[in-house]
Amino acid sequence: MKREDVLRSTPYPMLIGGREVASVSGKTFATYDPSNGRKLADVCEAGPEDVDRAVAAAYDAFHGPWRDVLPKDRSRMLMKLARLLESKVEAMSWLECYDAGKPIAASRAWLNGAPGTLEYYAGILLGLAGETLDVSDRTLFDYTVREPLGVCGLIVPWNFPLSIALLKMAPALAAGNCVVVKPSEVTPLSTVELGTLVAEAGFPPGVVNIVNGPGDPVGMALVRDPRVAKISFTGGTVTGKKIFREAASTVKRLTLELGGKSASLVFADADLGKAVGVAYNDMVRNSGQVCGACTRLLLHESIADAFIEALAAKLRPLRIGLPDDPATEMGPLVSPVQLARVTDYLEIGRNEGANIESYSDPRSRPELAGGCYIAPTLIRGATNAMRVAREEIFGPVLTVIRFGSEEEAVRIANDSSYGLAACVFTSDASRAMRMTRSLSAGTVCVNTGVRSSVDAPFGGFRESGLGKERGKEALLDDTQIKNVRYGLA
Ligand code: TXE
Repeated sequence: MKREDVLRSTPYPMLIGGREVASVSGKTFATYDPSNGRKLADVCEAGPEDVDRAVAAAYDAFHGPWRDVLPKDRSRMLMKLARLLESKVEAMSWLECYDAGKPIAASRAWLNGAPGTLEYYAGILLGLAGETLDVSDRTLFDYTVREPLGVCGLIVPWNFPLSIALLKMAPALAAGNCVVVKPSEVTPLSTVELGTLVAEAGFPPGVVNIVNGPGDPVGMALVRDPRVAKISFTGGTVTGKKIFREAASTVKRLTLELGGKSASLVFADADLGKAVGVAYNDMVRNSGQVCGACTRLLLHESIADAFIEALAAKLRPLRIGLPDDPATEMGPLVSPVQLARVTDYLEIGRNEGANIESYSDPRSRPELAGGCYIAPTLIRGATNAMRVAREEIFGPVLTVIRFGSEEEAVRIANDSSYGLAACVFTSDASRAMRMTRSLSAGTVCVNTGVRSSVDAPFGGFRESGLGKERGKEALLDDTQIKNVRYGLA
């Protein structure tokens, strides 16, 4: 689909109290196409009074009609929203192709799975229940109830805009909460379009609200608002820590899905073809802008050279191109800011003494001029002490570190402030089991890449975050337990 077929010519509105509205101030901001730097659309920018209205609408809906909606009816609404979204997947895929620079084939593949997020939570919410407790006092009948939290503020990043918005909205709504969603200011368009479907799906006004604008002040206003019971945030660790600090003043519930520097451990007895394929994917998928990607490639010294040769051979013919070309395998980074960040890290690695090896030269191609393109790059000869091995780069870049023994590999993998995921490649089942116990990360994968799915919990250890997204854990994290003690005598 062409740009003009999927883009609005008027400013993208906000959704407050069931109505598409402009901001009180009339202010707007622009979003840009990262493949050429041209302006795509204007978006209404929330001021404090708009955030206040959105939170008030959510608060009133929660304490009004939404509270008494039966679980089966919430489930029906989520299913209806899934069906409505399904009919829009093609248009949404093109929107994210332009707004986030995603190659259209990949964008479509990701968003084809998006209705499934709503369906999953529509299903499992029906099993939400408390329990009866056999307490030691026979004059009491004691039971627990799982209740919703109230208003949830959902702060979404730009790497998978609609998918992550849904991963936050679906469990929050399934649990009976009302939500105020703040999409990334870099990629808000698909989430605004999702907002046009919620009324038709049957959600009462105010249950879903969407406000646009920069993290500070718009996201921060949600974090500070005492009427907001929970913040679910996906983004960088630096921002996550700010939110953690600020949320303390109102003791908010938090789910924080932050950065990673996950390790992939490849042993000499591994299926190298498979391990190379996973490393390739970790670089190329979404131009490496994936928090769960294993960006530290730990290679046993006996296979390291052969591994890198095989990976380089796969990377050289990689089709880097315009996102709207169906043949494109890797598009640009999301923004000039992200391009500068990744480029800076390559310079940092060079200054730290590592070898920087890039496998193509997209900047020499005139048709890509003005876009946020960068070549897939390996940082070789690195040690785990270097910044390029310790900090998240978030581009098509892997840092390669060699190891000699299993113990050394585990020590390097766990020596990180992050703990999002880890991968092990080995044909030795006993070693694989030892690794799953020793690796300190929220997801450990054996002989496969980190591919999260809606039905399995995902969330990191240490500075990679708090709580879980996906799985039944996300639903439970969006509830609170009330204990009822009923005196019988
Ligand atoms: O993210 P931010 P940025 C990592 C990645 C990237 C780095 C910075 O390493 O290079 O973060 O990216 C909102 N109060 N990830 O700066 O700032 C913001 O508007 C409340 C990992 O783009 O974390 C957006 O909606 N909200 C990651 C969202 O937070 C604030 C995905 C993410 O922005 C805020 C993206 C504030 N003070 C980046 N400041 C992952 N875990 O997948 C910003 N925001």
